[in-house]
Amino acid sequence: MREELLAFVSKRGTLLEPAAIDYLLSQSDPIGPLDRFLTACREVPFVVTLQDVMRAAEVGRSAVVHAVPTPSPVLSAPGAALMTVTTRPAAPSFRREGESAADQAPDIRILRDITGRSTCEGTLEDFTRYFRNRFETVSRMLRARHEFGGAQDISRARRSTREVRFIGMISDVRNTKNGHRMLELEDETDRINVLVLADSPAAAETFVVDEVVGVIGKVNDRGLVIAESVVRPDVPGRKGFRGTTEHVRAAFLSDVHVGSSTFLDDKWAKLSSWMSGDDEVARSLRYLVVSGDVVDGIGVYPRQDEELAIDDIYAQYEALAKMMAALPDHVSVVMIPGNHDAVRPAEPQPALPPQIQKLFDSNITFAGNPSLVTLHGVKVLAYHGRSMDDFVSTIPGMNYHRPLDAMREMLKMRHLAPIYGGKTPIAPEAEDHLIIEDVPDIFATGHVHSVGVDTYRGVVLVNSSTWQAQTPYQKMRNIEPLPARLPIVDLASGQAVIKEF
Ligand code: D5M
Ligand code: FE
Ligand code: ZN
Repeated sequence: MREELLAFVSKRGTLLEPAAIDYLLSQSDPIGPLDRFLTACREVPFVVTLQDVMRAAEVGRSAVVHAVPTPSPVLSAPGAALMTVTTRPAAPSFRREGESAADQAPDIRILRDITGRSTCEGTLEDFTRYFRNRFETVSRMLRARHEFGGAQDISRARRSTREVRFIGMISDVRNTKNGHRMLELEDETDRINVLVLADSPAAAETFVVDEVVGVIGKVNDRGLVIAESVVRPDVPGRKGFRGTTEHVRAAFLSDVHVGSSTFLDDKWAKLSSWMSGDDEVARSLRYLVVSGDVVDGIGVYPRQDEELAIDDIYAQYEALAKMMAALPDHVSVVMIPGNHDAVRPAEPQPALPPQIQKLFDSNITFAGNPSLVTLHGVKVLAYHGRSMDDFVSTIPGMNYHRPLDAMREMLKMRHLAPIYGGKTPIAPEAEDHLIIEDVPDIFATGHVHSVGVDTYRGVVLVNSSTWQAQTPYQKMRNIEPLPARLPIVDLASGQAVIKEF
């Protein structure tokens, strides 16, 4: 759709502000409102802004997340890399509505988390069991959809001469020399090749290995399925946000990287004093979700010691514990680890160990990566986001500045880290904890050192920023971080803002 939108804009001889592109792509009909706006203009503007398109469509007021144009828009030529909105200042109503967090008792429950329940040893049997569990759990979700209630086994589908419907795990994806795509799918009974023709609607999607999908198609005389559609489990579309009655707020941060010589202590000092101050939004913060990479760690990458200001892992957590202790009492913290933290790197990662937890005060709840928790009854899925490295390197068009695109794909696939054998190490637990079984109200990630908020089918998406400046490694890889931005979500309405420090 993005290509269509950019082609349309280019044909009409104008440019679109990145925030306007993001906004239009989140609409069911991205081109309609733009077409109406341009038709109504006496002269085609040089750049169409977010405000233009929102005014034209008379929308935005009912959206769960209010989009606010960036103060100094970065222009992007059609086809250029796009940037997400990086700041959404709180509107006066958001300020006014906030409850005083100090008057609300915290209510945090951990619904799902690997901590203390890991059983795997990494044997071959463990892997077989892990992938069987993944296949069965996701295929159950697909079978709940009316199209796949009566899905066949692949071995039966192979022998059919009629329309077939089956579910399989993708074991191979390749492009054919004629520009079509060939998928190989397997279930417990057999494997089958599925051809997705370049001009079919399914060709717009990019499929990845190890995801579980449903196929509707016809088998040709050579035993090849010509796909009519390839269906993902996805999340059911929801209207509105099932929130709390009081306007309590949760803030999201990650990638603090305490101990790194590029940790931004001045920005953190600003955040900390704002949180403890009189600002209405600050006083409405009841929860703080910290999504991993809380310290920089030791030996995470070659020659990391040259970039450390604190070279002892305990001293790093002690410094963080002091920073957390300085936050006001009315903010209760949930903390999960990331790939820089002192737990096993394979996901799902357990919570930080007791000898580290004891450095912190009682205001912190430690949980694994990922974890499903409720805050005041609102379901929050927190995941550090390492698998985004695999999304970026596998799916054309994905990039580190658009983490929300990868998060949408995860929800469509109902899996946080579908690609096995890439950069994300996965532990073969008896149950696949990386499946998104319960649909959350809020889905939070970090890791890419960018920032963004949006909604997808009623789920509020939050990617939290970092408190670390660009590292030499990121500079080498052309990764421009967007540090010191704090997404804040109202747990009553799902409305999200991003405060910059
Ligand atoms: O990751 C910080 C940023 O660097 C994030 O955008 C991912 C990127 N990164 C980190 N490690 C890798 C590898 N191995 N390949 C590609 N990109 C990577 P952090 O987890 O804070 O180090
Ligand atoms: Fe990080
Ligand atoms: Zn990370």
